[in-house]
Amino acid sequence: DESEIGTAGDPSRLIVVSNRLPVTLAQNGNEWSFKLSSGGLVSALSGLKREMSFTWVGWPGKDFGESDRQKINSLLKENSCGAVYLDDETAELYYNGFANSILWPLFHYHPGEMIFEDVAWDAYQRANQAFAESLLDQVQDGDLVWIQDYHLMLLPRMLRKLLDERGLHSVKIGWFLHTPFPSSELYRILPVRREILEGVLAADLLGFHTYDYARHFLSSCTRILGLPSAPNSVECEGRVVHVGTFPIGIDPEKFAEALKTPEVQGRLQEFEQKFKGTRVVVGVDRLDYIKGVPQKFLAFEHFLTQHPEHVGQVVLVQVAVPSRGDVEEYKQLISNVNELVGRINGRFGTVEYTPIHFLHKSVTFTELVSLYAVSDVCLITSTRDGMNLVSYEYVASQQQRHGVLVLSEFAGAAQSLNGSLIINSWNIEEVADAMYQALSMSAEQRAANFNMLYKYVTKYTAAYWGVSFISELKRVSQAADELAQL
Ligand code: GDG
Repeated sequence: DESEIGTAGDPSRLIVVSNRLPVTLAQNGNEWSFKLSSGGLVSALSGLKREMSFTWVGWPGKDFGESDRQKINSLLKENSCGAVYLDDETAELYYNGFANSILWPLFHYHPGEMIFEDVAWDAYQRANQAFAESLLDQVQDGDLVWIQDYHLMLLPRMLRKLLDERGLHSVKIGWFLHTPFPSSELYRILPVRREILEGVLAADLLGFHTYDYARHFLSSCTRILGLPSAPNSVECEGRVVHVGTFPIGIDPEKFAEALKTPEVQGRLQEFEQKFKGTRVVVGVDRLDYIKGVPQKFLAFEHFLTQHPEHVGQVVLVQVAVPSRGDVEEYKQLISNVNELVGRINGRFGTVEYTPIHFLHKSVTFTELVSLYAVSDVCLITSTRDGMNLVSYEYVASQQQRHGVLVLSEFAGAAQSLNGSLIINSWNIEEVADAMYQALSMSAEQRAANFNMLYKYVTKYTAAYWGVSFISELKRVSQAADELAQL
């Protein structure tokens, strides 16, 4: 029974490992307080928490001094978390230097933005090693360790080595990638392409959002390492490493519950009043070059040019959460986006009408849900995006209005979300046409699309994703154990 994992009936414990612990630690006087922070992975795993318990291990966000560590550790332990401490320089070089300046652009088809530096690569190795050593103190034989994302691609191998030295042979390791895995033709650019592949291949199960990402990974293993692969596995050093597709989802209940609260209802009414007689298109993105925010604004400009009858009648509300502002490419993106907003608002705006409401900040969850609910269209123009949870969240908030989802074919979500208008986000005219189509769609068609989307989003939830991955990890490991005993 899948729902039994991690419960009393099941002896195996689950340890989830991610770069960043999803917590904010604050100090008031002598006391430390603990707050869960938000983000894609947090949303996904909080859904999983409804199904199974686990310990979450990661970097707590800064290098707390020795004297505070003991207090922090026990506070974290009470909340089922464990910390991996990195010195500030290693953390910066590993996270911003390697993960976000090399792997992130490469995996999202932006090799031009990739700056390879040896110091960053050294830090990446040091940080992954620190994770492995810290996990060794926390892992028991028989545990399941589930490593998350591109920050920790060397960890499976480093951890396996330490576990083997200690004779802990029955720890099962899974790894999941939240971003796309690029075509092998692009991946092979990476100077340390072998080390990164060999790093993850020490896991028992590797998971990707879509079939295409898994296929690209397998071709990279074949072409770069010369390993034999099948559609769902690859052989490495005499072991079979399983490869699977596990599309992530959200916790739809969280949105349904929020929509019933007086706070959201109140805010929703205020928005309805404010936007009376105006149609609302919403966008919610971290301000990242993969999200295609400039393309979105250019398409909106084109839409207003082609359909002057909509000028004054349609607004685009764009929440752009500041992200990685200390990386150079992101600074350029901000100034590009600021210029576009200024130009378009200057061109189409009047004293009464501002076409683009641009919020370069994060908003509260109440505000976010109200904004989703009040909008007629949600516009997602990512140029590459592992999955894109905003598309799911919009659907989960649209039971009343049956708004239209316009979704880039370059987001993993486009593989699953039947009932959305799929667009090539690089084709400004096509995106503008889709906006027009979305705003003109009949209520019947919107309802039919919504029903399809809503069924999917409420069935394939974050909890479903987590439980499927962990069940598969157990299944492939048991099969391997049985084979080894023959
Ligand atoms: C990575 C992959 C993949 C955003 N603004 C606010 C806010 N958010 C929340 C959203 C959503 C999350 O952040 C963003 O998730 P996405 O999936 O859209 O994008 P990434 O952050 O790039 O996540 C992505 C994901 O990992 C999971 O595998 O889908 O492809 O890139 O939950 O609601 N939340 C609040 N205020 C905001 O202003 N409260």
